[in-house]
Amino acid sequence: DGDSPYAHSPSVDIKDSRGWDDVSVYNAKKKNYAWFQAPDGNWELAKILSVSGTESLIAFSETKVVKVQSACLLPANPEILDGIDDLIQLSYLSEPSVLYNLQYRYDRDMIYSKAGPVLVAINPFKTIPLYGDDYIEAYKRKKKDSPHVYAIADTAIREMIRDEVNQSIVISGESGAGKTETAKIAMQYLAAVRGGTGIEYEILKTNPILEGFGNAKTARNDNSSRFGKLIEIHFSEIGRISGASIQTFLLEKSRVVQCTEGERSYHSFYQLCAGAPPSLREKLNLKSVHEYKYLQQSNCYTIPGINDAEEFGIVVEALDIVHVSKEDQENVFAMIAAVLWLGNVTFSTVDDNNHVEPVIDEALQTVAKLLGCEAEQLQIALSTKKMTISGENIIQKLTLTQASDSRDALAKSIYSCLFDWLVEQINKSLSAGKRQSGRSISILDIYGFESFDEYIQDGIDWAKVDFEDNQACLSLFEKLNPNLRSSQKPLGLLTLLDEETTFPNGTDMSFANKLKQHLNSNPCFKGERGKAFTVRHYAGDVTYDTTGFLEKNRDLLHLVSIQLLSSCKCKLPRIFASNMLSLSEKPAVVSINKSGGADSQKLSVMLKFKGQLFQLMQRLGKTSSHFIRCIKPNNSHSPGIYNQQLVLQQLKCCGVLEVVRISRSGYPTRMTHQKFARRYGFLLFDHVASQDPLTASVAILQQFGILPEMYQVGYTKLFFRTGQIGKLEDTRNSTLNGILRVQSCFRGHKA
Ligand code: AOV
Ligand code: MG
Repeated sequence: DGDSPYAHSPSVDIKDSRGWDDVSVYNAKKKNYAWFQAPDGNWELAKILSVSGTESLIAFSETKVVKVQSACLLPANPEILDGIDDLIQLSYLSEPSVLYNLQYRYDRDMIYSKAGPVLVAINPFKTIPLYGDDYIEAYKRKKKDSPHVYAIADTAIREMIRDEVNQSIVISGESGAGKTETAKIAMQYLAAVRGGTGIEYEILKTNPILEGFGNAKTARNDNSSRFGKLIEIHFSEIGRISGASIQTFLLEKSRVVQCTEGERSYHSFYQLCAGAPPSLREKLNLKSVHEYKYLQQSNCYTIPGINDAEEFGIVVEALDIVHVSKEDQENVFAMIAAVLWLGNVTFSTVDDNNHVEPVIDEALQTVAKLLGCEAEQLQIALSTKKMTISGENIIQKLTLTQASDSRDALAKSIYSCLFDWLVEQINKSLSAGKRQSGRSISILDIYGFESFDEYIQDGIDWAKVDFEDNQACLSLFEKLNPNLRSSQKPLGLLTLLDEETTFPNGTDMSFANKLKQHLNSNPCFKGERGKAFTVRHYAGDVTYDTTGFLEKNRDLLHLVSIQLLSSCKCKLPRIFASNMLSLSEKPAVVSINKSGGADSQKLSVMLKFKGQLFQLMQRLGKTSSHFIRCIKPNNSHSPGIYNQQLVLQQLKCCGVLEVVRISRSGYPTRMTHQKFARRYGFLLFDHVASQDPLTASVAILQQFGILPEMYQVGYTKLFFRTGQIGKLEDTRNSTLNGILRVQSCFRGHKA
């Protein structure tokens, strides 16, 4: 039907499928199966009914028959390859064949596949029976070799011991793809097969603590990590786990004071309010979550299927196990309560210049009590700032906006210092008096943050993926190259953000304008109307709205507040203050407010981030890395739903497709002698039943004229170059068809 929309819709541009098999040699044949891209963008497996000239008549989705240009069809793999372990074994490599193979496995709860050296993990969004002692034992004893996180962890252990080189497992993927769960699964394996001293139990218990204080419900993930984490597991001379250390990156502080509709702040707030025993409630003057302004903003207090009170119990138990004393635990909870009450502090105008002061009420008094200071001291800290002008100290009152900002800055600082302090305690506990051999396996669980991901890929040059055409994009963000002298450094997005953050009059709008002014020549950048801009990422164009960028990058804490904390009677505020001051002594992380002198410490998030990133790269650079790419198959967090477009986008984004392509050159298809002989043996002209599988296999190869450079014979397996098995399958199928026809002929004759 020439009028059918399908006939004109060849939306596949063959040249576009970068680096795929050269399909121009593929001739569509009657009876063959091929991939056809339907107008909705999804790939359909189609049967070719007839071919005439450059057109093919195809049938797909059981009932649909359309005529298409043969050039739009991509060859489908023989059925025998359905659901193979490693994508590099596909005879015909194309987007649809990769997508189909992953889906085939996913539908059967085989969520793990290999893409050459990379493990691909597709989030099942349900409990699947692939874990636990039996599985761990099977992977340990090498009784199983199907792709799994356990297999990756096992390889890391073996290589660490065999090569005496430190290992790392780098887990990436977008938000909600399963990175944190995967990291835990890897830790469980290491603990189970290399534990023994009991320290492994402590290591596993760091998870509920870090998640309680650093995870939150977001639109994309009910348990989203709002920080990056590198856990380095140490081993003794005899290869047993002897300790660990954890490094965290850039906790999202803004969430403490500001949170969008439907999301939550950190779990710890809800856990404390729901789970604190009566005596603690009374001591901290705890109310229900609904009464705290910081938590009210998002209008979301619970997570389906999660009991915050129970989680509180789990966190307390974990704190016990990592040796945080009961007294310190109470100090920790007091800080959480102080943050909640800070959010309820209100201000009233005190003069004609719009200056304000906090109202002395329950909120202010509770905060003062929890921090261990006088309400009046707190009042001053929240409503004034100190400035040094020509050597003279001047105290200035604040307006409502300024005072609210200083209150929020204090809340954010207390919370992030608390988080850092907890990590420090955990590290003390995990390293205390342990003998170490210097050998380690690091597990990196980074959060879904695009530019970070790009840096990682660039920095460690994994699996020799060619990122050449990503360079322009990276330089847009500003390439992290310590060898570049500062005069050579182009002004990148991150530098401009830092700069604008330190300008007293900087706004999201002025930042957006700066970007347009400086970056318009970069082919990956496009200025948009108003506060928006577009970045041409590797995977596609993404438009960003700069609203809130400056606020997120700005960590404004007045010196008065730091001084207040340092004079508090309680232990933690004093520790926090001294940590903040020691941090701000390092010139690299401080930029002094240009107009107001040294009145406030503006620790730029980006500067801190870049420093941490650099350290991270250096550390990982010295290890031998294993990669796990987590894929989110749908946006509704539902089991069983596999959204082709979404998966494809992620595979493209993290370079999985390229890795497959590159790794495949070589001998990607493997088959045991037995299987090969069984499958193709009947095709032999001189069929001898007693032949051993290897002899039969070699005879088959010779009979079919498979050139010696196209295969390798191993001890148990045969290895083939791309496409060879496809050829054999074609012959096998046509022979089988012939046999079937002859058989039916005979039956017909007899009848
Ligand atoms: P993320 O770490 O990649 O997101 P998570 O590891 O938190 O994602 O996974 C999100 C959710 O997916 C989990 O809470 C589980 O419900 C489910 N899930 C993931 N992996 C598995 C698995 N192997 N088996 C069963 N369920 C799983 V973020 O931290 O948002 O970037 O910042
Ligand atoms: Mg996570």
